[in-house]
Amino acid sequence: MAGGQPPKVGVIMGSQSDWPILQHAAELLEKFGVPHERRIISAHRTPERLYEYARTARDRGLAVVIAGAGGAAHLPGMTAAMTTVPVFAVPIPTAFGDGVDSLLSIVQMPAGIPVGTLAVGKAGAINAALLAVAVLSGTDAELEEKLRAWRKTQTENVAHEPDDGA
Ligand code: RP5
Repeated sequence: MAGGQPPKVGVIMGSQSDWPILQHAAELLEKFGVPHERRIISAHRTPERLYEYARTARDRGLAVVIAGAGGAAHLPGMTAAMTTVPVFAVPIPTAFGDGVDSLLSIVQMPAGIPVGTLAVGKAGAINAALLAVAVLSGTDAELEEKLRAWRKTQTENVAHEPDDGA
């Protein structure tokens, strides 16, 4: 939670082992001052926790859920199946196939239950948070201004020439 406000974004992950990736999403939300919560919810090991979380998400005021999972990676899809809150998924890198297994498991949703699937790993976590900010900025002009400023800074920070370390 940021500033004691109720969370607008839920950052959920299948395991503690996913946190090194999902923390990039949480850090970005913090930077933008977006109130959020972080939860470990395993589709397989804690199914009741998942049901409870997904079914109450909208009534608790969540506008976006960011869900990270690896391997069999059912968390994002199952969450999306039980709430109309948009779910953005972050496939977690794995020892098997560098996370391509996670990506394919998450991305191939049947028509009717969408999950917005991002890139595998850190880039996906950052972009999931940026998408959450973009969604929220639709009704929050101040946040939209912050997003514009963030992008402007990003652009300004791209060098014209590579640094060869000399
Ligand atoms: C998935 O299994 C989690 O999302 C995690 O990426 C993967 C491995 O979990 P641990 O065995 O490290 O807890 O459910």
